[in-house]
Amino acid sequence: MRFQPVKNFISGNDRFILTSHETPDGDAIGSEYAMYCALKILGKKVRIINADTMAFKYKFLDEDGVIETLEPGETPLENLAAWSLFILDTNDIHNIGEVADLILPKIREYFIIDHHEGSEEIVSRNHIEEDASSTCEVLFQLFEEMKIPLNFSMAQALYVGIVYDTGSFVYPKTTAKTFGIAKKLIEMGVNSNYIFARIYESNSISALMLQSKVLASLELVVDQHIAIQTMLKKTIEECDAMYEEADTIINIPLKSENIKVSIFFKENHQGILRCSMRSKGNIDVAAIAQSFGGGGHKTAAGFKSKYPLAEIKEKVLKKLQPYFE
Ligand SMILES: [Mn+2]
Repeated sequence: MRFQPVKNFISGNDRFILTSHETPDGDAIGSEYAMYCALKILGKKVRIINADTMAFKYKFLDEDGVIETLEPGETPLENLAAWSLFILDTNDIHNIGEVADLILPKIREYFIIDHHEGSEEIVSRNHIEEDASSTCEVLFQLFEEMKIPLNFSMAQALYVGIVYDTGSFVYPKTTAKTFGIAKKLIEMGVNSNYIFARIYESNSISALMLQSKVLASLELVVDQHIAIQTMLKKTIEECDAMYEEADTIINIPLKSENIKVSIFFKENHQGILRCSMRSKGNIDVAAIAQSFGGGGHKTAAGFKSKYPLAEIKEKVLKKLQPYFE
């Protein structure tokens, strides 16, 4: 009974808040929206509340505007003790922003559905499939097992999560099962070309300017095997862009064969410094992220830095050094 704990959590509660990680991506938004619809079909009361606003490109998924953003310092609901929390697409409760302080301590219980590497304790108490391409892939199978019929908007949301998290069906966790699910979603009427245009051809001009500035910050180190890009708060402001608009810039250096690791240091509007890492081959960036209190997958991970830029850069490079000796 693969999904039994999730099913128990759903049947044992009737009010759900859904949330996901900071700077929610396609898989976070897709899984929240699909889960929202599924729980509604089951007659539950549901709210989606994220710490950060979603990027504009995902708004087409949420036609009715049900995805809410937490107001800083404000408790969104009176009687939180009557609600339970689903955390989707992250198993790190420090990665859900202010939801961790304002909602999590007051709710009845919480449950995580995710596909990132997690500690044994977290994996045993929640539903985490480390081999799944995306949280949306996991949810598709959950809905199938629970015999929850998918409507078109749910199919589209799940497809977006899968496309986003597989880099359009090419990242390592893309399997025959992933394609099988995508096939079923396409058969339900999802238009892959339309989704491509929404996700990859709908950026703003400020996002383009931001990309050009960030790319100009490129440094190549360790025999040009490691690429480092930096985005400061002032870079975002100069371009009149949004932090979320930088989400795919990290992938650009990996297009060069010689680049084995791409590191992106980015500062948000509050000046919080985050380090994202992508790698090729056998380089485990999740382990490095974990050593700094973050997490992720072997080839895609990140963490929030407690150190200033110059210091954390040196520390991260030191951890990568053994792979290049
Ligand atoms: Mn994901």
